[in-house]
Amino acid sequence: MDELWGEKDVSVHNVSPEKAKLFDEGNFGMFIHWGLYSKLAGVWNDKTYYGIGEWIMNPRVANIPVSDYKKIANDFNPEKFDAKRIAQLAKDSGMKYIIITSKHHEGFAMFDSKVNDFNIVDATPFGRDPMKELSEACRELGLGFGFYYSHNQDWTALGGTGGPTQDENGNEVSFKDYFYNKCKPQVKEICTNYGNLDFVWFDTRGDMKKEYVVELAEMVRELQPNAMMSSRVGHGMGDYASNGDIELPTQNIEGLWETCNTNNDSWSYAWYDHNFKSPKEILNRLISTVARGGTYLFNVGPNPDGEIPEIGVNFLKEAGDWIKKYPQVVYDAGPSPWQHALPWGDVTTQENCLYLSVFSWPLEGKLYLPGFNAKIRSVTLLSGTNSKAISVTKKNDWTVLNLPVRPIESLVSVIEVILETQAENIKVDSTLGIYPNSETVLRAEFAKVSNAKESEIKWMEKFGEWKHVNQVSQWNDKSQVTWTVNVQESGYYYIDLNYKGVGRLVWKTITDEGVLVQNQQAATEKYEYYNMGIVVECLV
Ligand code: H79
Repeated sequence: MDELWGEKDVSVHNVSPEKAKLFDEGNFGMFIHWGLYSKLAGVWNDKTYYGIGEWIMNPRVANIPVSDYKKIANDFNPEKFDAKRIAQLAKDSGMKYIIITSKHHEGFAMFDSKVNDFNIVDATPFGRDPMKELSEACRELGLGFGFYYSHNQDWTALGGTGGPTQDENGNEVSFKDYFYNKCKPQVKEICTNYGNLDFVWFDTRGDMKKEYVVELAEMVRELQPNAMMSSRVGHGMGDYASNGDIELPTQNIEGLWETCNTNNDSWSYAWYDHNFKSPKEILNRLISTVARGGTYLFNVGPNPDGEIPEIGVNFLKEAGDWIKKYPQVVYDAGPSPWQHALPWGDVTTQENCLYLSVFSWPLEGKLYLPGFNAKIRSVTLLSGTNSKAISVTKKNDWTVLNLPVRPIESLVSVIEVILETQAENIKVDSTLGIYPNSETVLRAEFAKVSNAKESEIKWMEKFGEWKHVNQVSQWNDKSQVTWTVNVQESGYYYIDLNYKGVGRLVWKTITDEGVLVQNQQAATEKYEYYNMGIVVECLV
């Protein structure tokens, strides 16, 4: 799977700040997955295939023969597609650019291609070039624009990865045939016929050879010198790193990088997929991505008529209204000096300001900042003309903001902390804090692990929803996992262990006095929390 996403292949070129500007400062873009699969909406021959909709043709999903698949174009007529409306939605949602599938793994060109007839202008009753319409609509509204192009996988093209390996006469075809007869000429078309592109987003490099990737990427650089290429092009030819699909890192990452995500579960439209992220969830993920130092690419999937599902539209607009109120939290914002999310929310920065975005209001309005000693000029809970000055106290070397008991903003409240110095110069002790009024999650990647294996695992929870966590496995008698924590207040603290395994989970607790308590519990195949006991923490 890493190979597929090119996820581990995140080495990138150095790009000039000028070329990176839209990406680096914009921090929020719209991704659109749209193709013949959008018409199927997850259904083939009256059967629903749950999963990511754009994969429906694949042998591992509905296994649709090439000739049958090509016929879908005959009645592909998304008449309600309205480029201006979609561009306006991106703008209203606070997004700075749009990247759309010009050709996904299915091999159907959603643009006017002269390379062959399997394209939206020649093969469908729709007959328009929606990519032209969208690129123009974006430019009119001052939005950036770019294309997704599946450069390796092409399930309907002769020689494409996953595609037919013999032509009509039974002659063998190779990837080289696909590369020179389809891939390269079509990439040339998208890089020539749609004005200046801001992005060219290749995907799933797989085992595509370096010579092809280099040839393709060099052509893109020549034709579109300002277009940013994601690392998924492969072989270190990208301009910025692309994380795995739907992966939000838990610790800050340096350099230019992006994480892409869907507004529901499937990238392309699927009739059953109503798991739309709420406005709050959209903001939470966007802000946390920016706080880790990244850029958020958020996907929508037009339905068979070419329209973006209404719930998704409404939620996006609501998130956009919030961003309009607090643009400084997102655009051109720097990462959190804490390097990781805090239990109540996350932090982004601008010059001498910290912006604290509060996702869950702290109990009794006490917002704790561990390991933070920078000189503060003022603290304000922002809310237009109702903004409130906030008092600051110190408690055992933690900074405490004394907020109202209830939030004044229903989605995400923002607190502006103005410092005496530039935010990027302050020193924060990023040790995980143990708070008196909230839980702290001690993740595996924050621990020192010895005599056990720490690894990243991912799985698809349902439909297209990927989960990523780090785990510690292969335990033996010598295994140790140690977290260093910063405890705010003396007290009793429960410890829960998130565990899965086979058989019985047996653990023992040894107190400082040497008293041993042993316990056991049936383990499950899925991760579950088990209470391990209570620790007593005394500060001296
Ligand atoms: O365009 C979106 C995805 O279609 C594409 N990347 C994002 C941006 C992507 N290509 N490959 N993958 C994601 C990995 C997908 C693997 C799976 Fe499957 C497809 C898991 C379920 C469907 C293959 C078929 C493995 C199981 C069934």
